[in-house]
Amino acid sequence: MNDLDTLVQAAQADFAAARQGAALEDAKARFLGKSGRITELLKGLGAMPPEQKKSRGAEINQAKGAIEAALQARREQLAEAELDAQLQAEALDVTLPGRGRGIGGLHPVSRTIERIEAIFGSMGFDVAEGPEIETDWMSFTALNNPENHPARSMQDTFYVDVKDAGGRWLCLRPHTSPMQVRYAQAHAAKHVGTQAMPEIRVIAPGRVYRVDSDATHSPMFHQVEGLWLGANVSFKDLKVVFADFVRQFFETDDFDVRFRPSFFPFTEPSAEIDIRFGSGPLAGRWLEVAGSGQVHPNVVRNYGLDPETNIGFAFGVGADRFAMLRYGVDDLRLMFDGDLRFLSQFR
Ligand code: 2NM
Repeated sequence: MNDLDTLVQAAQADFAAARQGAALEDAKARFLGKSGRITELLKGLGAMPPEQKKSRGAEINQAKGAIEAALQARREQLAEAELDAQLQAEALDVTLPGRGRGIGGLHPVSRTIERIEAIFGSMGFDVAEGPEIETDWMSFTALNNPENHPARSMQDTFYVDVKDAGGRWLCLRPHTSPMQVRYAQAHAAKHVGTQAMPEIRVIAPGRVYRVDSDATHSPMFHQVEGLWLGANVSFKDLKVVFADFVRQFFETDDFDVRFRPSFFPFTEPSAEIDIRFGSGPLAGRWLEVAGSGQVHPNVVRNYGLDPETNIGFAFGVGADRFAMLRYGVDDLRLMFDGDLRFLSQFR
C-alpha cells in the first residue's frame, strides 16, 4: 500500500468519525484545505523532475478525487441522519392511546333537585326559580317575620349594606320562600278580579344561605319549598302529598310519617315532618326531613290574596339532606368539597 492509499484511508476514517457537519468540515480542511495534506503534496510537485511530476501528479489527483468522493458520501450520510433524527423527534405516534376526555355528570344535589321537581311536577306543581340576593322584606317581612323580631334569628343570613332601587335592604335569601312570594304575587296580579282564583301549586328549588357551619350545616345549602294554596287545601292534603313524595323519592311504601308541632313565623299551625323507614339501612329511626305548616293569613295577604278564600300549606326540605339520605352520604361537607373521588361515583 503506498502513501496515497494510506492517506485516502486516513481521510475515510476521519470522515467516518465525524458525527456532525462541523466536525466533517474540520476533517475536510485537514486533507483538502489550504494547508491540508493533499494540498501540501501538490505543492511538493514543483520540486520534482517533469517525468516523475506527471505520474505523481496523476496519482495525487486520483487520491484527491477519492477523498472528495468520500467527503461527499459522508456529507450525504450525515444530512440523512440529521433528517431522520429530526423526524424521530417530531414524530407523532398515531398508535398511542388517546388522552381521553373525562365524562362529566350532574352533582348529586342537582340530580336530587331534578328528581324532586319531576315528582312534584307529576302532582301538578310548577317550578319557580329566582334571585339569591333578595330583599330583607321578601325574605322576612312578607313572611310575617317583622323587623327586629327575635324569630328572624331562626333563619339568620348574610346581610349586605346595600339597598335595592326601591329602598329595601338586601341580603342573601335564607330560604326560597321569597320566590313563592314573587310567584304568588304575579299569580294574584294576573287573576285580579277573577271570581274563582285558580289555585297555586308551586315548588321553589335553589341555593339558600344561613349563618351556620359544621358537619351537618353549611352556610350555603339547597332547599326545595312547596306551596299549595286553594279554596280548601288542608293539612290532610299536605300529609297525602308529602307521603306520596317520600314514596316516590325513596321508591318504597315501607315507612311511617309523623307530624310534630313546631313554630315558623310564616305558618300557623306549623309542624316538623319526620319519617321512619321499616326496612333498609335507615330502618327504625325517626328522621326529621321537612318543616311545614298552614300558610299564615298575613303571608297570604302579602301575596296580594284574600286569606279567607286562599288557604293551604307550605313545606320546605333540604335537597342536600335528601341527597345524603338517598345516596347514604354521612358528611354534608362532601357535597361541597368538589372532590372527584366522591363526585365521580354519581355519574
Ligand atoms: C319551611 C317550613 C315551613 C314555607 C312557608 C312558605 C310560605 F311562603 F308560604 F310562607 N314557604 N315555605 C315553609 C314553612 C318552609 O321550610 C323548612
